[in-house]
Amino acid sequence: MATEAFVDIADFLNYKRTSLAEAITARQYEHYPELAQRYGEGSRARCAEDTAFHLSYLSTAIATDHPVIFIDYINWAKTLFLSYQLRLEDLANSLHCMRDVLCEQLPGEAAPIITSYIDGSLQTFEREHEHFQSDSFIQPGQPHARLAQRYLNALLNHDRRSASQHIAEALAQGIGVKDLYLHVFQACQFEIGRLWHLRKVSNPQEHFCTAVTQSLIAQMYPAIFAAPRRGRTAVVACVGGELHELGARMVADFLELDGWDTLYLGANTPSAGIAQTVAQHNANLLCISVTMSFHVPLVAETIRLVRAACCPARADSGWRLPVPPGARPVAYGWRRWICTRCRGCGCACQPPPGTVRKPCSLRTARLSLPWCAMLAGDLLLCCTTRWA
Ligand code: B12
Repeated sequence: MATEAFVDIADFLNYKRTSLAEAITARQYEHYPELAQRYGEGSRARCAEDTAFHLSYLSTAIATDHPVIFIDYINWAKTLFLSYQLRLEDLANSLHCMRDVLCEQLPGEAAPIITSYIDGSLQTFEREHEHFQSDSFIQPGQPHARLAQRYLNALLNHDRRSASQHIAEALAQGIGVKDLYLHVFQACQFEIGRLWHLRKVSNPQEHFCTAVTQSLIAQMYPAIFAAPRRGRTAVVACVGGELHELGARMVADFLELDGWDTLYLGANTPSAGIAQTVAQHNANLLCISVTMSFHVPLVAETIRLVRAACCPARADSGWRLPVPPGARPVAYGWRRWICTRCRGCGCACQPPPGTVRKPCSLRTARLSLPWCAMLAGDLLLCCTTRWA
């Protein structure tokens, strides 16, 4: 768990992100004047934008005391740099400038922390393509791989009609909704993300693919809402500026298939609104979805507000987002499930022992809903972050 000092540094980096990014960029262009010539004058503004993005990840890594968040992000940025035919040396130089400027601008005791986080990420430059997913997410032998590949090809050809036909035929053959979600839609979304990262798929193409999949998911609704009801309510939402909503939507639909009544709030939901909805509907379950790791600190804020709305006596317990032992972005994904008892008020300031789950892959656990149902009477708070 991060100490107060770490949290203070992280807050500073977050709130001063824009001005720090400008100072770091100015330092970089001063030390390496050839950059303006190599990438053009307009590159300075883009560089400052990128640096602000780096700082968001550095801040989250420090806030949660997980250096690997920043290391994995830098690995991800390296692949992006290579895709854009930029020089990795320039990325490394920008990290050197970042370390120097931050050590100057932050109080003395912050310097060793900043240095260790940034140096840790610089070491990855000695290990080329670490963490890079070179293989397709659709592999022969995986369930419904041929269908997934045909569906992906149709999407990449902008052929919405064929994509839709493949899914209609699969449903007619008796392939279940859950299988389609996980083995076709999810696999294709991950693959599209991988291709986007390599610049083999453009932004509009990625938008098109996601839009087609969302429209097909909407067509499954008669089947999804047909399940017998359990009389339990779940709220599902993405926090803060989180725009990746398909995963949350799948979670809500899986719950519906299991008989839950769901309030799916979608992308970009303010924490206060989530808390209000949970309290108003007396929800049994809250599922929070986070993809961009810099939104993880907002989960802690959301939990605080939910506690204030549902359990005012314990609202100000100072409880912070716990980081389960061993939770770290492993390879291309990490999951964090957080549960806390908040009803009827066994509510402890710390989550009760054993309620913080080990990171668990929902893809392999297949959204183990009986497990959720076992927590009757509890308010379950979950969050998941996926990188790929
Ligand atoms: C589509 C997409 C978008 C769309 C999202 C549209 C939408 N309506 O959802 C748009 C265009 C908006 C977008 C924007 C961005 N994206 Co994007 N995006 C993707 C992409 C290709 C697919 C996401 C998806 O649909 N996945 C499929 C779902 C089903 O998977 P999932 O979310 O993991 O959910 C499953 C589980 O995790 C779990 N789960 C999810 N939530 C929860 C919650 C609980 C409680 C539980 C128990 C389980 C659970 O259940 C689901 C089913 O198994 C991913 C690639 C990828 N690997 O995911 C990149 C990706 C996530 N994006 C990425 C990036 C960089 C961005 C942008 C910064 C790009 C930019 N420069 O603008 C922005 C950031 C936006 C923001 N602020 O959120 C990167 C992130 C890399 C990183 N290091 O952080 C990725 C990985 C692409 C890549 N390979 O580089 N993106």
